[in-house]
Amino acid sequence: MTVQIRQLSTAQPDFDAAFARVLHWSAETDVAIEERVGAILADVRLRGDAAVLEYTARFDHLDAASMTALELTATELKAAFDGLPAEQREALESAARRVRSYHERQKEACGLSWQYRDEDGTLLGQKVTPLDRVGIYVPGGKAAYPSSVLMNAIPAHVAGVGEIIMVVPTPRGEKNPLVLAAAHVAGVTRAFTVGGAQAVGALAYGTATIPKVDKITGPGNAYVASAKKHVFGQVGIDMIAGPSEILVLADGTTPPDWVAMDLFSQAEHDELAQSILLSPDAGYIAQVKAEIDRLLPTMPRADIIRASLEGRGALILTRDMEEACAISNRIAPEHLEVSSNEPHRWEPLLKHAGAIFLGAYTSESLGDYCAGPNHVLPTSGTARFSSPLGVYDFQKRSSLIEVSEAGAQVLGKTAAVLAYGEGLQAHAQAAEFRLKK
Ligand code: HSO
Ligand code: ZN
Repeated sequence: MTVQIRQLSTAQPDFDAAFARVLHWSAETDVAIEERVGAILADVRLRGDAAVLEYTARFDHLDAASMTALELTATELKAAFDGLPAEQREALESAARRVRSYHERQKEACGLSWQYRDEDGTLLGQKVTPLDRVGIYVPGGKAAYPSSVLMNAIPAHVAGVGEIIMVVPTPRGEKNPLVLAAAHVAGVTRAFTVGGAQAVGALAYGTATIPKVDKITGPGNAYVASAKKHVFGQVGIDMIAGPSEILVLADGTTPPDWVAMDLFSQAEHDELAQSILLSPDAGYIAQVKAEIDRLLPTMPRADIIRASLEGRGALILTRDMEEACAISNRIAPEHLEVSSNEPHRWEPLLKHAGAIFLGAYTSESLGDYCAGPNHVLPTSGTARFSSPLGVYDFQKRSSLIEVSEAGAQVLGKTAAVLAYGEGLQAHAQAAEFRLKK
């Protein structure tokens, strides 16, 4: 059966309405989930380890006598790494090396402290410091991604975070060796086999065994996402990521089967993932569609891919590449492939995307694993205002001010005038006391 994917053209009279239906995305919060998560969090806050143990037994069918039994020791993480086939060990290490070197550059580019002195000798600056302790949530079930362990822990490590605490659900105690090995490679400090809202609560409030962290990052299911929203404020969080998305902007020069497979690569994550092709070449769109139909039956996750393509996918014919770029900016996709033999011609026109992949050889999947940039990216159009997970998410800034005696004479007068204007006499006099009589 051929794939019933939506086909649109910007020339059709009702294009805007049809396009709006493609983008329609409901991130409605489920009230029942919110309530259950709120109760779990309150319980973990009150009873700590005892509550975490109970929920782990109930939801993950993992009975442990004490929380220490749920800690993965450094020896265990290393043993998982050592037990992998050489090919997997080398792939993990080489991916980690590339991700690390990319993020080290990110630290140099925007994570350094600076200061200057103005003409009165007043010193002004910005001091960048890492977070002391962060928690990384790693999903367990159908989306257990070792690559996500690297993408969360490595930027934290590069930022200089003191302790990285990982939590990962292990239903019935079944551990994923690649996830454990990735934690070893990425420099995780401590790891616990707990998950769900109870793990988020333990990280946010701290228990006798699980240390309280300053920020929680990492993807998770609806319960985890809701728990992260709940504890935000108590701790920092990274973002609430939606289903994966890929948008391919194609001028018709990339082999169509490559593009079909790239569309599949995000569709296979989730029935709600979104894959879109934009091209000014109708013949090429037909070729990609033919490849989609030919290749789909060969995919182990064909059911998920079909559901995703038929539910949220689209093939869109545009007047030209310029119009395709403009539409891409309206979508602000998580991943944007510029599948063209002149990608640098189009890149300056592209403003909103989590990550931009240039040229026929740059498949999005390389970015998911090992190119170097982070794969935790803004989804659902949030690339209009937010950025990939990075070293900067694990750092914060403090302002530095040192006013000289001469500087206090100038600044004191300005501050006092404004303070009196606000009716705040103590502010004004704190400045005036330092003025020379
Ligand atoms: N594409 C996902 C990340 C991932 N892919 C992990 C494979 N493994 C983020 O949208
Ligand atoms: Zn992926």
